Amino acid sequence: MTPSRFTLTLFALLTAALPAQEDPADVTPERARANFARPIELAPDDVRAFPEPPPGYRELPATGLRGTLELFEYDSNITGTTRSAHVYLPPGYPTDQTYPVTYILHGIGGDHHEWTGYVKGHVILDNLIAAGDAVPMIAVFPNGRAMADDSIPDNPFNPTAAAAFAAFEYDLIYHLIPAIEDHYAARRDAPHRALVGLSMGGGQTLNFGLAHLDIFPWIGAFSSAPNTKAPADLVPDPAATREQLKLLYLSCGNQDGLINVSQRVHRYLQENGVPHIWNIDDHGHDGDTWGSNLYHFAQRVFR
Ligand code: FER
Repeated sequence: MTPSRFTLTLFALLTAALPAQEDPADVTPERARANFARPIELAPDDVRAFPEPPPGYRELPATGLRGTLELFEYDSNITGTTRSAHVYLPPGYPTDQTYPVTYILHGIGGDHHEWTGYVKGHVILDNLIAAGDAVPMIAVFPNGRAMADDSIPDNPFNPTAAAAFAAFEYDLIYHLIPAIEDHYAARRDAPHRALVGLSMGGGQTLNFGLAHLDIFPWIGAFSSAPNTKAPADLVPDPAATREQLKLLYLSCGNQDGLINVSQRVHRYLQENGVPHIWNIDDHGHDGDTWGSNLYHFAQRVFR
């Protein structure tokens, strides 16, 4: 039997609304443009969990950063190179204590400068920690494009670079984390590790974090991109996930054409009784939503 025109149309509509995980081999600027241009359909629960942060939340005080930001280098046999990450150390570091660590991942057009540049993630954390509103923590901002030349390509939407974002899972787990825990006064157990990311880094966070809740039980995925695995692959055993997870925080702007990626994960989690925070704000695919959601995530992690 050949499928009717109705069946084909229905199939086309469903697949338009619910794209599968983008295969890295298929990544092109044209497909990315089409993904950003998908119609935005908001459900009644696609609303804010939190208000916008107060004015100035990501501005440095006149006295400057109270913690420090430095460049850290580590060797990786995934890339065969020495790689760079930014590391934020909280005010008072080092003391005789050890600190929890949050790994914070960038988007497809960025590198280890994105969060510390226009998003100002380190300033957001510094202000919260100084005010006593976040647990003092180390934050690591890596380069999530795990390839020998990990500079930002002229066309970031290419299959080789997209595959390198998937390969970063091994670089992170086998090289970066051990190097950080050797070099810094870092807690070395799962309850003191968090993974957060924006867009391509949000997809990495869900793909790696939910597969390794024994390493990162605190997870924040902001404006996750189409590199995000299908929900049933992210969470094949909802009861096991529920048991191990400490926090799963999902957010997106309601002006972002990629919102269907996050909606699909949220709805699956809801249907399968996996508790999570769902914050849909009024931003697009931009630094305002990423800064705002780091502000809210950071106040809830390691508590
Ligand atoms: C895509 C659209 C956007 C895609 C990735 C992105 C893998 C990532 C955007 C970002 O990181 O800002 O189709 O495919």
